[in-house]
Amino acid sequence: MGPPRAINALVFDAYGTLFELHSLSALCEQLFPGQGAALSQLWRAKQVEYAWLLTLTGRYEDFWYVTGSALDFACRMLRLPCEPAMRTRLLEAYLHRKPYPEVVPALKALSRYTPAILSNGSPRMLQEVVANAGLQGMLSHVMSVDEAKVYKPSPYAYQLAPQKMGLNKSAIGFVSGNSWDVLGARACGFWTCWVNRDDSPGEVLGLSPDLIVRSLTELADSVG
Ligand code: LAC
Repeated sequence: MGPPRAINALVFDAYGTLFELHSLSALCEQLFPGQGAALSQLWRAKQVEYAWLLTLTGRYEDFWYVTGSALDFACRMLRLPCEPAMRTRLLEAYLHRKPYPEVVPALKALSRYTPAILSNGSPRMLQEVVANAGLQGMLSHVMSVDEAKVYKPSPYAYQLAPQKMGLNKSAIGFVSGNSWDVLGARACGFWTCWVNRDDSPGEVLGLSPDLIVRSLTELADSVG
């Protein structure tokens, strides 16, 4: 099913949607042979959990801090000796996430929509990852939840998109590769598309994405 006709902007999540995270496991593996997959998975899970934990407890630290703290936890949990230079290298890798290969052609094919990012990433993280991927010219807004000092999936985080873009919520479609993020945007009242790259089961919590695709190419084919 295509999006409602009122939609003229698509707001994308960053990590796991436009920028891939899987190759972090290769760097983790290089630094900690045999533990790469475990470290990268635990690191990401804890990063997401810490963001939620901060918001639920009424606290805020930016996503760079959250990402570093999650890495520290994951290394302790797996008993990996993460030297300061290794920690820096792993964290800096976040600034150099590659876009998925279909991102540029899909954004071009979706040119009738105003494209933007709304991410839990800190402003600096987002600026750098977007610049390093050469995507600056392709996005009208790069929005960080840092302005709201709450993390997605809080509705106050998603509200930033209509506020900053000067659009009605009904004019915005929200696209994410993270099922929890899609659920959050849907609960907040946006039309949503889940990019289910790994053929994961959908969340079982009473709200379904409006559209499910396997890649951004498929999104462009459906609504471009
Ligand atoms: C983002 C992460 C959490 O908001 O996927 O970009």
